[in-house]
Amino acid sequence: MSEHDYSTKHVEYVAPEPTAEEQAELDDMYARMDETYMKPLWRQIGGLMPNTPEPSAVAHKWDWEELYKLAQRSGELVPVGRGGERRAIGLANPGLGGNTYISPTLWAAIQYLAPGENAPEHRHSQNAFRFIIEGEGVWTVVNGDAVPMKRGDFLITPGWAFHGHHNIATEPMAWLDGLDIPFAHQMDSGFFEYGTEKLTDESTPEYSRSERLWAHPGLRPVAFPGRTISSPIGRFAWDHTDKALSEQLALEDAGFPGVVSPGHAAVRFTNTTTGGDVMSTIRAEFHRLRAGASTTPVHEVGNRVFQVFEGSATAHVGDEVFELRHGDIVNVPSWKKWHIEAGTDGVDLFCFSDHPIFEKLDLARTYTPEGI
Ligand code: GTQ
Ligand code: FE2
Repeated sequence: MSEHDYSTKHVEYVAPEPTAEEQAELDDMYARMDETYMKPLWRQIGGLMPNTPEPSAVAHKWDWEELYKLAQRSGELVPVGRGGERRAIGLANPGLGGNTYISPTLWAAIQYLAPGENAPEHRHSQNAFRFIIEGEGVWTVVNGDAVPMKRGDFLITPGWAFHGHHNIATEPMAWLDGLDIPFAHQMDSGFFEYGTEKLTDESTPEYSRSERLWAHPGLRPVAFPGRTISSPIGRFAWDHTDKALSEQLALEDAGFPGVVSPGHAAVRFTNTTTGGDVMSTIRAEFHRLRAGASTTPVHEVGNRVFQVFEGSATAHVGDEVFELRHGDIVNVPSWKKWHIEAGTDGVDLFCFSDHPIFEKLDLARTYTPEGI
């Protein structure tokens, strides 16, 4: 149990009844405050400083089939190039006033690139990743390093790195983008620059240079001893993620520790120079649940987004229940209690969150009502 009792209710401040004369003065005072851009705290304390977070964002599910169909159609109707930069369809949380924010901090989008197309290079202070739910044939060029994108891969494009995408295949390809665009937007901290239209590296290697240098378990190049803000590995290949998850479950079968909870394996993508998160604002994880297994219900400060990679699941977020299939995306707003139950074949789930922001600022809290 947590040391805090989160069930405490806000106590309304009840002012003594004003006389008719006082009321007239109060009305004048509030009108004057309004005209001069002032607002008294006593009329809004509950909304501004609730006992526990009361997000405007709501839990919502986006259907992959629907998303994919629209992305495909946009591929036929909308050219990609300088200015528009990307054929990406952002997910807009129904509670966030029409902004293309999946949460107050995070952007999630499906991006679509037809055969032979290039998305020109640019850079921005916003951190970005790609998660590839299906397909291959696109390379993302990150600071002149061509990084392949294949099913199950997780790629990062840290803030201020130049990046563009090229599709050399005969098939179109779609993937999930995640960025901290809303955070930068709301905090007025974003910068953006165009790069070259023709990509700086149009090669199609099997491995990026970043992987050749850094993606060997427990080993780092002695020539680069320092810490970096973001992971020096540009692509986390599916083979490694898959193996790490299946080994956790195999060890559970053999009676050894490793899983988060019974039947729930999970790994976090890390910055190998620090052991911390891949990027300063975004956490990324992969979860595997056996059939019938469930995650432990929890309240957390911060926002999560899940995408089903394989299998099916039921997500419980607050009072809402979502049935999820391949590719479906669901978000968990801050402090909403959530847990996910695997379907009959188990489930593989990609997950990203803004938790690093709150941890760095010492604002992170979690509460497991049923204990752990
Ligand atoms: O691929 O560079 O979904 O800059 C949103 C902004 C993708 C990208 C997005 C971007 C990109
Ligand atoms: Fe970008």
